Amino acid sequence: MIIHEIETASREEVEQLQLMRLQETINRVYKKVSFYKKKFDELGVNPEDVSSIRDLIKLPFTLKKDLREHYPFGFFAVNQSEVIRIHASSGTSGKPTVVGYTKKDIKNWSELVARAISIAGGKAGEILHNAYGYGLFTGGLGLHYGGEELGMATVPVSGGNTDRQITLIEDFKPTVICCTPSYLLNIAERMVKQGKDPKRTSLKYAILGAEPWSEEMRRTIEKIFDLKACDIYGLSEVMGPGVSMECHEAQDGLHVAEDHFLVEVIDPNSLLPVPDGEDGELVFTSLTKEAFPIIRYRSGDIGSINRTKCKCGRTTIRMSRVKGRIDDMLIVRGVNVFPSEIEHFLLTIEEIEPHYQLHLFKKGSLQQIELQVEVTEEIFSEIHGDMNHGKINKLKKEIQNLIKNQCLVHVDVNILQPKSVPRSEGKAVRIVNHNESIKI
Ligand code: DLL
Repeated sequence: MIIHEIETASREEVEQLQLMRLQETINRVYKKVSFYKKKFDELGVNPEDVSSIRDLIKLPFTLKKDLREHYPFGFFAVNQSEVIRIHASSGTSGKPTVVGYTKKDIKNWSELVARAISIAGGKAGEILHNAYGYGLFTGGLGLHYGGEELGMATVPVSGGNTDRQITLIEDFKPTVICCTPSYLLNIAERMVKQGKDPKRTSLKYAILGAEPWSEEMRRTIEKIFDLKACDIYGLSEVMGPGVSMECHEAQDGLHVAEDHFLVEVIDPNSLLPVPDGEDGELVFTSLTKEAFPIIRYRSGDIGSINRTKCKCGRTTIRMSRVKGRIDDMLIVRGVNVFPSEIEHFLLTIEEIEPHYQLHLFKKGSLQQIELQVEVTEEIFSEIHGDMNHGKINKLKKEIQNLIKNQCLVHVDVNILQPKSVPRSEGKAVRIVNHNESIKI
């Protein structure tokens, strides 16, 4: 196991490095990005006022809205001629957020992702099957450069064309696969349809992220493929994949690349820090980025942090799994729940497939959630395709009670025949909102 020095450094060493880099970053943004100059001046903060990383809280937040308002290049802190790569986040509404990288940024990012792949079990000399989408999305190229930097033969297959994915996995014999968890399930399903056993592939590790997924989903995937699946987190505004990565040894939280990013957890209402271990909104500050440095970016993602030493020996701060985005939190009669929490319990039920969607409706003034999930082929043939069968009604009740007891929300359960829920090739659509006013 190769552990990068910084991952086992003492808190003092880490913070010393972070402070030096934070000071450089804020000096640069103050001079080069008019948004930050204005914000710092409004708050009466000078770059010299930051003499400890605890002074971070004096600095302004950055919101997605701020990035949109400065579309496309208003946040760039270098001359256009120094930018060698541009990515953009797939905004569902309006303009995307655009991010840029200098040559040095790409080098840092590649090293960071190389570290992430190695934390997840990848090794130089082996083959990496990269099924994250290539393009403006940071997943494909991010993992690609990281794989090459680590010395892995990186297969740039991108997302989609699932039959070809299976052929390449069989022929090239990769040890590591990267894609979204929902797409890996899709690949497994296609393999089974082709009469192949996913357990028999050469894959030993999966690097899965870019969307929320639950612990039970991990168990399901690990069982189907007989491999170890680790969570990778990142966001284009902060860098892309590799901001944090779960280790294959402990699989117990994601190690934050603290030499490149500062992480905070805040209460999204009061904007004050929340204690370690408590859920809140994750906020990131970049420490080394040249083209697109970012200060206290409110990610909208909900999670917590933990400062204890990991079993793997690393001393970095660890993030919990991200439960979901604040925007995707369902609020039903005063109870808050994320789709990933529902997923966690749903997947403990054997008779269903791990493919589901939550449909939101409003009946009168009441918010209603309909959980659509598929029954397995086995059950479907047992009931001879009769979706009104007593067994289906019993299953509906069982799911409804489980979700009620564990997540404290009432969901209407709609059990569908196999292959009814749309399959994902990238980020899965878990929520379908039939009434915008329900969405928070
Ligand atoms: O999804 C970067 C990425 C690529 C991460 C490949 C991991 C692997 P964006 O498209 O900008 O970037 O979307 C970022 O996706 O704010 C989270 O809401 C969500 N997300 C990313 N990773 C995870 C994860 C990439 N491991 C947004 N768990 C983030 C839960 C995740 N959500």
